[in-house]
Amino acid sequence: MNTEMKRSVCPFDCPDACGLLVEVIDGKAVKVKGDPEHPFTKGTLCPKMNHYERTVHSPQRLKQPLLRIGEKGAGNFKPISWAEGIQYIVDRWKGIISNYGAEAILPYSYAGTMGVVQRNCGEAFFHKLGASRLARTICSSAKGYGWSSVMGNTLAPHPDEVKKSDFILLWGTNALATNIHLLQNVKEAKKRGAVVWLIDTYENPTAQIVDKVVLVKPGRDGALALGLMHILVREGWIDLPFVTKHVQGFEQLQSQILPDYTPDKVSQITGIDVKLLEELALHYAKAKGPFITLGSGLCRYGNGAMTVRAITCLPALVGAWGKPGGGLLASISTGPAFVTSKVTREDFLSEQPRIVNMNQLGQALTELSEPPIMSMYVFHSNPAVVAPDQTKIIKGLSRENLFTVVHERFMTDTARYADIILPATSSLEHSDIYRAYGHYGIQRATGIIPPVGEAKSNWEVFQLLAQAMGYKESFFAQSADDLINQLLDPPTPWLEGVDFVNLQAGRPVELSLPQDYKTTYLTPSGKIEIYSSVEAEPLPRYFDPYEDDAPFYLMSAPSLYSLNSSFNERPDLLQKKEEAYLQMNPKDAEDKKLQDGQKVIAYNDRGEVVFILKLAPTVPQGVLVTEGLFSKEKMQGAYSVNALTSQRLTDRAEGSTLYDVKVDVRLYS
Ligand SMILES: Nc1nc2c(c(=O)[nH]1)N[C@H]1C(S)=C(S)[C@@H](COP(=O)(O)OP(=O)(O)OC[C@H]3O[C@@H](n4cnc5c(=O)[nH]c(N)nc54)[C@H](O)[C@@H]3O)O[C@H]1N2
Ligand SMILES: Nc1nc2c(c(=O)[nH]1)N[C@H]1C(S)=C(S)[C@@H](COP(=O)(O)OP(=O)(O)OC[C@H]3O[C@@H](n4cnc5c(=O)[nH]c(N)nc54)[C@H](O)[C@@H]3O)O[C@H]1N2
Ligand SMILES: [Mo]
Repeated sequence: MNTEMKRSVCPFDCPDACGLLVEVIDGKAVKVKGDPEHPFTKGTLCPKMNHYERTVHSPQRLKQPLLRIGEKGAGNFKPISWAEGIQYIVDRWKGIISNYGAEAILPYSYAGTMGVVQRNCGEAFFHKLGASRLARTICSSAKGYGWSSVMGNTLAPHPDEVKKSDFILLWGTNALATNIHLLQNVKEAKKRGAVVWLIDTYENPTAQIVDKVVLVKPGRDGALALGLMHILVREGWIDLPFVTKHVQGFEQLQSQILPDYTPDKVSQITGIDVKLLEELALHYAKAKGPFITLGSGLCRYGNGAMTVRAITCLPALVGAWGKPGGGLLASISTGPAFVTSKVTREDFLSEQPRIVNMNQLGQALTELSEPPIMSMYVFHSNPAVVAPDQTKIIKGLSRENLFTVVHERFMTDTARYADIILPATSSLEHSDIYRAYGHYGIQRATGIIPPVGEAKSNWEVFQLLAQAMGYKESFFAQSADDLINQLLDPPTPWLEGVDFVNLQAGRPVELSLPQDYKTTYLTPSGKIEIYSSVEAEPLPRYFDPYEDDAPFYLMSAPSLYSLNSSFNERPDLLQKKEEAYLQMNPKDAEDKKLQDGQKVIAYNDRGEVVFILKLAPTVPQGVLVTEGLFSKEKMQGAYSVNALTSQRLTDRAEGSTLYDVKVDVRLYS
């Protein structure tokens, strides 16, 4: 028996990007635990990654290329060889290109793996092919936009800053599920006496560890932020020296905007009691180092970018950036650390093919013309479950004349509709380099076990496709490790300070931050821009979200036991998720004459989804909550939650509006 302990990284779409230690016996991962040497994650893992080996060696792993033999979506396939599969794809694509042009082919990918190479390497191939491009904006593009419109490229605070804070505002985040190591820092601050509040649309599981919860009407946080700023001004709680030195546009905000957002009016918009508003403003203003951690839920509304913009102005008014423990963490962006274009190769584009928004896949597959989408290549994403307006997507995927290829680890709902399925490696089977959006660590990883079955990595498949297409660029002949080496050499300014010996040895290392980064504002004016001359609305204001005409808001929030639609392969985790519940306030249930445990249908103009009703006093009246994305197999009906969400986009940055949804509910009969 050959036992080894190897380092790796969690590849999933989560801010924490945990360091892993994997025990490998005879080429099999048998145990996965947290790497105690990781500067941020320090050896603890979430319930999903504890036992990652169960995912990696799951009996449900796809092990061979498959060709569809039955009806679309029926899930009947026969094994074929890789050579046959690749030839089949390339032959079909050549036919489509000569009849419709390459734009009739659409790549669809998102964040099954967050590694810089495996995540982005499809771009180079599809640029060379001339395929339609994909706007990858399903997650939080509106949040990024809102933050940047005020702060530009300013560096986000280091997550350890939280430990020094005395008042922490968890704003629209269920950190207990989605950012557990930040919560460690919050708990540490709490031990030292910090007060922690949560602002959310329901008492999410993180509510258990906070001092107070503020329940806000969905999509109204922009008004809340402006109302808080109104009180700060009224009470004279503004840090004027900071504002004078570092802020652009405070006077205009104060004179033109804030007078409109009186506590009474804001209370009406947000549903928050005036007394509670005043109390929140007092805590925020009087804190020595007020810290906001901003989740992404509130950006997934028609007004999402503006909401984030308004919230991002708050710390500037009280000078939080100048104080230890003060600041606002929306997301950590370490983009410039790696020159990603070395992997994505925009220079391979000979023209500028059209861009299809990933949130409007339903429309793209059923309505787009000139040319219509005739083929889709899906890799590390599961659009049949995760993308909005599922009914339309399924209609599109069912098209007999749509040639669909899915590169996957598991038989997902999307893979069921494929013509060809290609088996994908897990992160333990391929090389990559990782950064994080919740800390400043980076880490290189290599394959530590052989591929399971005939699985191949994203990059290996694009190499095969490029070869079969006859592409001669030497780029496609390189290995994933070659690509990683190019990302590291020559080092970007950010990488220059990094410990290369440890990085190359696969250990986690941190990018170092300049001393004064919290007061260095990388905006056009060099100041925090409350007033923005490039925005159509130069000052933040409140706009209503879209809102459907139906009685209940529907939150489809993350579950502790899955990650978007990933981990649905794990019986141990599915058991913990129990059922696709719809949580409803008991008073609403009484009005609707519905009872706990009943099968109910949530419905709107776009679709119908069957859930099990769960009465939950933690959910306010008028709001419904379902946690986790389930595969169709685990649902009581044909659809899952995204049959209810819409393809509408955010105010800026073309983001998803997954939470800007209303529904009604009736008993299933
Ligand atoms: N266990 C687990 N971890 C995950 C994920 C997962 O699915 N499961 N998903 C990963 C991904 S892809 C992402 S992007 C991150 C997301 O992580 P975060 O961006 O931190 O957000 P979430 O934790 O998803 O929590 C969203 C919260 O926003 C609340 N919310 C919704 N609408 C509003 C609103 O209008 N106002 C306010 N104040 N709150 C609102 C919801 O009720 C929910 O509690 O987490 C990642 N980590
Ligand atoms: N209603 C609702 N919908 C949501 C959300 C929500 O909160 N509510 N969250 C949204 C958010 S924030 C996001 S980011 C998106 C996420 O959307 P996706 O990025 O599509 O996320 P997953 O559901 O995790 O699907 C990833 C798939 O990639 C596969 N995979 C993993 N590693 C690899 C690999 O190396 N190669 C290949 N080829 N495949 C691999 C996995 O098996 C999995 O099936 O979903 C969004 N959808
Ligand atoms: Mo996301």
